[in-house]
Amino acid sequence: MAIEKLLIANRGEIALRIHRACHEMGIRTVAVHSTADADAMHVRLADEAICIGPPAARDSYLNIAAIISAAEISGADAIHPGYGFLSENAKFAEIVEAHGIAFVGPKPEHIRTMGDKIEAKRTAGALGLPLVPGSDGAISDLDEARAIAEKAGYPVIIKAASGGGGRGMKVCTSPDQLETLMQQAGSEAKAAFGDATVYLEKYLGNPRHIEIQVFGDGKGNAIHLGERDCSLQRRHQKVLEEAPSPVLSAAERERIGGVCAKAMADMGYRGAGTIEFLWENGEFYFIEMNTRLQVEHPVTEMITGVDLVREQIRVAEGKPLSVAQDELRFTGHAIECRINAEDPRTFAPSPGTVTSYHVPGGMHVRVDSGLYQGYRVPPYYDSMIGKLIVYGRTREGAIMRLKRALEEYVIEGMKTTIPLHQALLKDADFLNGDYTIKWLEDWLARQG
Ligand code: MV4
Repeated sequence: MAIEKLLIANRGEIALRIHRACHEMGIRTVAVHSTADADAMHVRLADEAICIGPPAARDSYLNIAAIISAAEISGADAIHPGYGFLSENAKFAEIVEAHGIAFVGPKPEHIRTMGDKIEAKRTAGALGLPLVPGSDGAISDLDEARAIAEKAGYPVIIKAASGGGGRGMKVCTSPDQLETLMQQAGSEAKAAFGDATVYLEKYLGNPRHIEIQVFGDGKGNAIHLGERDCSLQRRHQKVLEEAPSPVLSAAERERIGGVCAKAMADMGYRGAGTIEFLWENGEFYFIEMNTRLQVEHPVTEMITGVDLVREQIRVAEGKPLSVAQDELRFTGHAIECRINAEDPRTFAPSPGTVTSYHVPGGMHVRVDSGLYQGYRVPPYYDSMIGKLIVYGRTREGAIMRLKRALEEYVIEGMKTTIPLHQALLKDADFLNGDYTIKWLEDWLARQG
């Protein structure tokens, strides 16, 4: 099946990213947008644009009926969900396919499995991925919890089965806290997700967050595209990502990547996926799998030369992957800075109108952003307004280029996190690649 017209069920820089891949493939695009996004860059560039509702995401970007109607009216033969919004909604994927429209994403059953963190862990274990020691599934009985915690060793972490993204977690340092924290975790999970189911894991004190990019054709073939180090986070929001990780050797990459690719081949996974691990003392521990294209996918594109959105569309057309594992080379180093319309010290959102705009350019510099002079950043959505991605032959070279590109980047009319990135790039620990998931928040506290 050849896709001729694709509906982009998203907004902002990722909608533009998808539009670009489509036009490079000769595919026409349909933008669906809220009333707040009528002036967005991707809406202007798309071949057709359909307003699907008011600013609130639940009435527009999450409105399945409106999006399906727009696809029917425009005659789109595929829908790309981007990230966030409906991208990991198995029901949406099913509805899209039930209408004879290609869903540019994984099979609905795989989205559903990985959305349940307990099912995800069980599946990952069965497929041979290394797990964090802990309960085999849900845990309700206190005596059972005590035995598992004793075996794993304190501290342990209690997680919500329907959680993810860091919500609904409790760290327990001793047996006498276990009962209270189990109850708290359960009732908080019930309130937040409508599901009180929790599970238990050994708590890793100071790991790195390293994720493996995988890709399957849905027919039993799969590859890995190496890792991204996403340890630099604040309140579970990534700030800067890089590939490769400063701590992995080629042999370690090949080993964990091979395990992930085989797992995806065995499950018949389709499309782009990210397998998230915590990494401590040279060991990988599976925590979650994301069944979508991720914000930070460009760093992987930079070091592999593979256009991940193009591959997603090819696979949705039933075509094979355009690159085999033994043809893939990981070359050089890429770093991405997320640019948010936020105060760089307090992180308070700072939407506004772009009064002056100049993007950096030059060799190996990529800017994924829908900003332009005169554009008004709406206050209703995520504050990320763009991504600056650079490539260098070495990590040091990439850092020098990133400093240069950040100097060139002019965005006036709102506060942005550009100064935060400039300060970060001067830090000795960052320059040494010496950081874990705790590091950024400690560093921010030290900046005062
Ligand atoms: C953990 C952990 C320590 N030990 N699991 C947070 C988000 C969710 N995806 C999983 N998370 C964690 N799970 C065990 N067994 C620490 C975190 C965690 C974290 C993970 C990745 C990146 C940033 C983080 C910040 C705080 C906690």
